[in-house]
Amino acid sequence: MFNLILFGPPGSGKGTQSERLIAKYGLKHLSTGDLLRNEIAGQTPLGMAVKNLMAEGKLVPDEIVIEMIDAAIENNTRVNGFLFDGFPRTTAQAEALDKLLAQKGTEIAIVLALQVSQEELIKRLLNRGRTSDRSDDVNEEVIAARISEYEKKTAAVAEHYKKFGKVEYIKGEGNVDDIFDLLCKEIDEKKVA
Ligand code: B4P
Repeated sequence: MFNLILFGPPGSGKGTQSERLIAKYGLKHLSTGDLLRNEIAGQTPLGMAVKNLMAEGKLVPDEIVIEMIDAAIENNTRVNGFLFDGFPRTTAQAEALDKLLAQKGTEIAIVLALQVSQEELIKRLLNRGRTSDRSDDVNEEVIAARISEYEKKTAAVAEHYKKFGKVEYIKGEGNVDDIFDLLCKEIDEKKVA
């Protein structure tokens, strides 16, 4: 199995690049943001429990996300590998993921970290807010809260995987195709190694 984490702040292009990467490498896409939004759309108890937190730009509790990812991994036994998008977002989530994968006899091969300036992140998210139904993209205060959650809790995830030499930084600004090529180059180098 080849498992990768696409990492970066909100609006850095994780969702955008994930779509392309799963098509090229045949990986199973696991986006915790998408899974949570599906729960909200389905008005499930889990969805109702996280709705307000997400609307405020706060992270949802680790236990909820870890349980959701555990179930998703269990439900996808015959895959080439997973592309984790928006997960892990805390060190506790990273440690839980490492354990879950170890139980399956596999591990994270690479963490691709997209780097984008804060000014560009805000511009992109507000722009998406104008054209999508993502309520967390409409309000600049909520966007600032998401970026602050990233800095306080999520940036540490890169430090966790750096200890194992697994992090590669990619400039996430510019043309979407060019960024995709840079990501593929890192993956291909890792796959050959
Ligand atoms: P997510 O769904 O993960 O959303 P996101 O990080 O805010 O952004 P996304 O990755 O989708 O956007 P992208 O950069 O692709 O999280 C939403 C919320 O869910 C969180 O705030 C949290 O509450 C909760 N949550 C999710 N996972 C969690 C977890 N593990 N633990 C706790 N809580 C969790 O794209 C943004 C925009 O940029 C798009 O419009 C795109 O078109 C544009 N774009 C992309 N690349 C571009 C480029 N190169 N140039 C110009 N524009 C570009």
